[in-house]
Amino acid sequence: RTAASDNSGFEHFLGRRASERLEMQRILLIDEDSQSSARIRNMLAGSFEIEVEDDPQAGFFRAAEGGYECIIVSTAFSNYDPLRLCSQLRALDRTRLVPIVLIADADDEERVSRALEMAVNDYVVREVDPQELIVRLRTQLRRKRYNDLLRASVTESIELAVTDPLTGLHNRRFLESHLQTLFDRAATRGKPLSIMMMDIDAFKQINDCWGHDGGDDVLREFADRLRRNIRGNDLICRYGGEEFVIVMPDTDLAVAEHVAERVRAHIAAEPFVVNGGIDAIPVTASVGVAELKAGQESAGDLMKRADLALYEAKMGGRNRVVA
Ligand code: GH3
Ligand code: MG
Ligand code: MG
Ligand code: MG
Repeated sequence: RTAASDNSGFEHFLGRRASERLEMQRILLIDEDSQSSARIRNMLAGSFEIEVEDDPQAGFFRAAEGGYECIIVSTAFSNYDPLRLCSQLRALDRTRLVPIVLIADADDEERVSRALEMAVNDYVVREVDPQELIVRLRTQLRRKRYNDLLRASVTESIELAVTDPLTGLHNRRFLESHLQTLFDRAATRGKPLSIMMMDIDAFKQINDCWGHDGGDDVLREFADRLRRNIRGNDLICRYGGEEFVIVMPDTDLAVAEHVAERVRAHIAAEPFVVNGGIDAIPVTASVGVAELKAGQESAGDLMKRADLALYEAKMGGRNRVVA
């Protein structure tokens, strides 16, 4: 029944893209028998980019380099179990999702049924009609293409769900789903962990003076300055409107305070250029810093202490760090 997939724009979109350009895709043929491999190569040469490897072990390493859309394995190896080769290909990350088509001899039924059980995708007999082989390969290529696109679009949706579209930083949802993991890791390893909570000073005024677009430019530039001044290992999130949280694994309070002071100074040092280079706005931020008390508090407790420190920084006159 096709009614369900006809109704779904998503599947239709993937289906259409999935069937584009199945020609000239790279296929690897692993076949020791040079007569057999020459025949198959000739059958497929006009339809696919076919490469041949006559040694099964060398074939495995070549497949492992990646870039093949399908692997054809012959069962006629003198010294090597073709099913073992297939299971090695299935075990490897690079080839795990690449379809495998077996070329079997007519009396090889038992091996074929074992091969199909262990996730070989399809098989043909060695004397196969060229047109049939091409159709079967296309089916495998189309299926792989569809699965690849589906997986990519799922990954993209997940990324969108945890990314702030304005700044490209992680969002609050990402922070909340990862903070506990980072905590547990710090606790089990006996390593420190600190967080920094930053809030841009008088941001309402920036919006009032320079417009909402000017405010957005400031947020983007602010995020860029954070990225440039924070180690890659640290997690930077836009927590809310003009509020940012930075999680620093393996970092104790003294170091975190030092980093916070450096970032604060870097923000205040140069005015932010916004509105396409027309306006330069002085921007400052206040920062609260706290170190995890391992085993004594939750993620929420730590966030509360950082928030309290931030509040003190605001009360103390802004543009400052409180640890
Ligand atoms: P304080 O120094 O106490 O932090 O003062 P503030 O003005 O920064 O704080 P307040 O919380 O009063 O104002 C924050 C402003 O941020 C209000 C809101 O309209 C603005 N804002 C929130 N999200 C965005 C956004 O995505 N873009 C822009 N341009 N403004 C935003
Ligand atoms: Mg506020
Ligand atoms: Mg603010
Ligand atoms: Mg705020």
